[in-house]
Amino acid sequence: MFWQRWRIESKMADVERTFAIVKPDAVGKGVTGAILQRIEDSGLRIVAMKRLQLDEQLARGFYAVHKERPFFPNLVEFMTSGPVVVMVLEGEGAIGRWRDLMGPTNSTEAPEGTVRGDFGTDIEHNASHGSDAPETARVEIAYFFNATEIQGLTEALSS
Ligand code: RTP
Ligand code: MG
Repeated sequence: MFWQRWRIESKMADVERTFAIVKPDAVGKGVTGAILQRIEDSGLRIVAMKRLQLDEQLARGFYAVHKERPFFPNLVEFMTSGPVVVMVLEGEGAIGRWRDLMGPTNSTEAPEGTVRGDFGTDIEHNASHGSDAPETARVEIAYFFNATEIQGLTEALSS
C-alpha cells in the first residue's frame, strides 16, 4: 500500500541499528526481562534476539579489538561463564540511545537508573554490551545474525 510504504520509508531515513548483549552476570541474576523492558520502554525496537552460550573462540573473536589488553583473558572467561542474550536494536539514534541506557563501562561509576548501575558489579562484570559506532554495529550484528533472523523496518518494507 502506497501510504504504508511512504510512512515506513520516511521513518527509515534516521533509523539506526545497534548490537546488544545481556552479559552472563545479568542473565544469571535473572534480570534479562528487566533489561528488555527498559529497552522497549525507551522506544527502541528489538528486531532480532537469541539466547546462547559463547565458547572461547566466539568470545575471543567478538572482542578481538581488545586482544592485547591486560583484561582480555578475564573478559573471555567472563563472557563464556554462562549464557548470554544477543539482540539487534533498531530506532533513531539507536547506538547512542542504548549506550545511554547502559551507562558507563564501570558499574561502580554508572548512575542509578542505568543498566550497568543497577545490574552490574564492577568494570569487568557490567551486565551489558552495546556497539560503539555504525561500522562496529554492522560487524557485530553480522557476527551473530543471518539476514533472515532480523525483522525490522527494512524487512517490513520489502515484504
Ligand atoms: P562493551 O564493549 O562490552 O559494550 O563495553 P564498553 O564499550 O563500555 O567498554 P570496552 O572498553 O569496549 O571494554 C569491553 C569490555 O571489557 C571489560 N573491561 N574490563 N578490567 C578492565 O579494565 C576492563 N575494561 C573493560 C568490560 O566487560 C567491558 O564492557
Ligand atoms: Mg566496547
